[in-house]
Amino acid sequence: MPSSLLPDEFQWGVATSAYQIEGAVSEDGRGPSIWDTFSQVPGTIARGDTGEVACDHYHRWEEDLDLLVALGVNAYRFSVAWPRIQPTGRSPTNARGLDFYDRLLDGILARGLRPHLTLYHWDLPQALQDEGGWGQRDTALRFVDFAEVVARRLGDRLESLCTFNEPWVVATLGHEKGIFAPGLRDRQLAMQVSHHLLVAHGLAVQALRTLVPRVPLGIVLNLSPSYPARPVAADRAKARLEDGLGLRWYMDPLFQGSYPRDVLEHLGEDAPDVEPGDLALIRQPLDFLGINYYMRNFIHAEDPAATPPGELGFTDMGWEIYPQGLTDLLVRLARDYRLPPIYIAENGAAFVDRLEGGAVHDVQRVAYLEQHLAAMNAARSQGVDVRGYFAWSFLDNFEWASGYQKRFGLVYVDYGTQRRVLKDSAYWYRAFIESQRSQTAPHAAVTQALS
Ligand code: IFM
Repeated sequence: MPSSLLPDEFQWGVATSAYQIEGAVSEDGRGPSIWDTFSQVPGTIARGDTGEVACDHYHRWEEDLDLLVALGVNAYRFSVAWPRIQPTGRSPTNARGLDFYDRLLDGILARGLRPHLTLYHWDLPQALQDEGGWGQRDTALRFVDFAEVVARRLGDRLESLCTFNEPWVVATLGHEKGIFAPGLRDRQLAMQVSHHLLVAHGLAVQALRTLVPRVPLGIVLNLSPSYPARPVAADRAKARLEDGLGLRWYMDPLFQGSYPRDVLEHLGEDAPDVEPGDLALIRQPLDFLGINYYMRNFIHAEDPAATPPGELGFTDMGWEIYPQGLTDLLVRLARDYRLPPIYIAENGAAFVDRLEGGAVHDVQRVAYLEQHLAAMNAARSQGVDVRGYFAWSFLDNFEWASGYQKRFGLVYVDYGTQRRVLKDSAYWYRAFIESQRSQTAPHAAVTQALS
């Protein structure tokens, strides 16, 4: 068993991903990724935004790490950009790319923070996409090679290593709906991609076990519980199918070694080709499961656009605020699967933030965080083994197809000047973490901090 993940070391962190914050897309030998290509296509990203500059984190990483200290977190989740490390997705390695992450990692450690590294947060080298991308099984082998390069250089200093962030998004939004890179619309391909991602995960975990036996290994899934809109059989059946496509399609092979039968039947000819031994390979013992929670699915059999009640309102993404879903999800997963410790690897909300007099009074985000932390703690008190919470996101950043208009950060970024301003939610989170450490009543500490 890897040495970390001690129960008394609850990890309070924030999360980012490389393409969303780094910028510097052509510097120091970085190759193009599918998001560089996709964001150049007119009409794909709101207002034609791209990740070219983003938060300029590539140049401002030291001041950004200092801000993490100001936030009072003890952990930081980030990803490395594959095309910075292997510009064409293959060896040889680009030394300057790897050096950047080496410095970043040392900077994180020097500030007393625990680094949680994600290998793949969607930025496939374009050269691999040109050869068929995740539709090709060979890309899984390329990924293992990349994972080994990263682990060899950085594996001595990591708190955890995650293979993939949100494979559902990669497969479904990227290859079936076409709204994320690489912008394809083919359900059979999407399902094949989902399988290749899982195979890549299994192969990488196998290889990394030998290479970095002390590093906790896992994967991060975006999971939403699905609720029928009405207490009728048709809605229940559709919610069950949605649960199959979004949740069990990943959870079952990872933790039970099979794809859900009802989903395979539903897919028919769109089901992926699975080679003998794949399912055993995918089901590698893991040290943690990361869960990204944002909202629930509200399923109406006849009306796919049915709006949920939204008693607590909606975020700027139009997502219903539904903290109870997080408790329900965690309790259900712990009941249905034999799971390793869990991290809430992402949770947060976009709201319309205004910088006024040097401050951002994001009261809605504070409420969102407070409600979801309470929801997480409700699951913990029912016995669910959650070891960490990472707010999404550290900084406002490039929100994929929504560009820079949607702000998820605890820290406001003025994109014109690259000035960073801690929002009220950042101060609130700091006080909340402090209150958890000192075991004082959270509300007292928070009120104090904001007064
Ligand atoms: O910004 C994304 C992140 O990259 C992955 N999870 C969801 C976030 C908000 O949409």
